[in-house]
Amino acid sequence: MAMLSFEAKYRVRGGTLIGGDLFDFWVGPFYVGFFGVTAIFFIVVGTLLCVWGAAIGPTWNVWQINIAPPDLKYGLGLAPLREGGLWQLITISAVGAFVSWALRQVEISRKLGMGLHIPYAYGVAVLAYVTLVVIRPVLLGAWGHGFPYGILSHLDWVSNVGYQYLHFHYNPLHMIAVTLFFTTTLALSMHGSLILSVVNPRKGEAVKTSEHENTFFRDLLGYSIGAIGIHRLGLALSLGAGIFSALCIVVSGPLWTRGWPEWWDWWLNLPIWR
Ligand code: UQ2
Repeated sequence: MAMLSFEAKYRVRGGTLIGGDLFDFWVGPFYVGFFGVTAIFFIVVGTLLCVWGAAIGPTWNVWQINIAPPDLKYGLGLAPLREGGLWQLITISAVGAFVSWALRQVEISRKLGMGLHIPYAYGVAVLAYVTLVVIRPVLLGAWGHGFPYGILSHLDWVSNVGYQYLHFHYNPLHMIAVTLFFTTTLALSMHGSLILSVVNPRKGEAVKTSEHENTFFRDLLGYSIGAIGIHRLGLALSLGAGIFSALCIVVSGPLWTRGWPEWWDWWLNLPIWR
């Protein structure tokens, strides 16, 4: 697959953000570029730091391995390696790798004369992670507010932080984020099933076209959003899910410190009830 005959046609020079022609080459199917080099560097360093963190920990059980952020007493300073310093270095490596990856996407998009939709979309996922381990901890004044790196430990963190605000599902931004996540799965299941249905006609019949796609949903709902429209909707819904997820957690603490159910007291306190 990697060496399809037409692929060479798209291996065009240029589009780099930094370094000119220096790293403008491919290794097998992979474009390298300056940010391919930095991505590999951060991925290798970050992974080795994770293995180191596991090695000095009490278990090799993959579910229980945990690399915790520093104690709150270290504030926004550097912590000793075994007391959260590893977590800090791993976080730097992760952000370095994610940003490198996004910029490599930008270089490839520019090279091909495409829009920057892919790096922007990926950037929203990175933003959600950065909100949890950088922006919110900085706003709260301690790296200890970041989440721990471990399969079960990060789940416990989510549960504990949720209960810290009594009942996180009363967070209005969380409500919007959840609604966008569910609507994303609805839109993708509608789109995926529609496409598979038109390319799988009865035996002996030709594959159906966009006329059938539009007609199905006009018959069913009185409306078809269109072939490009469904992709715009899908992108908007999923980016919205990521953005509102980041918003719902970044306001928890920096802006609202009490239980989220209490936030709704504004409704009971409206002057219209007096
Ligand atoms: C559509 C269309 C597609 C699609 C889908 C629809 C031909 C191939 C799934 C239908 C989508 C609609 C009506 C929007 C639904 C709205 C929400 C918020 C889920 O019309 O065009 O292209 O894949």
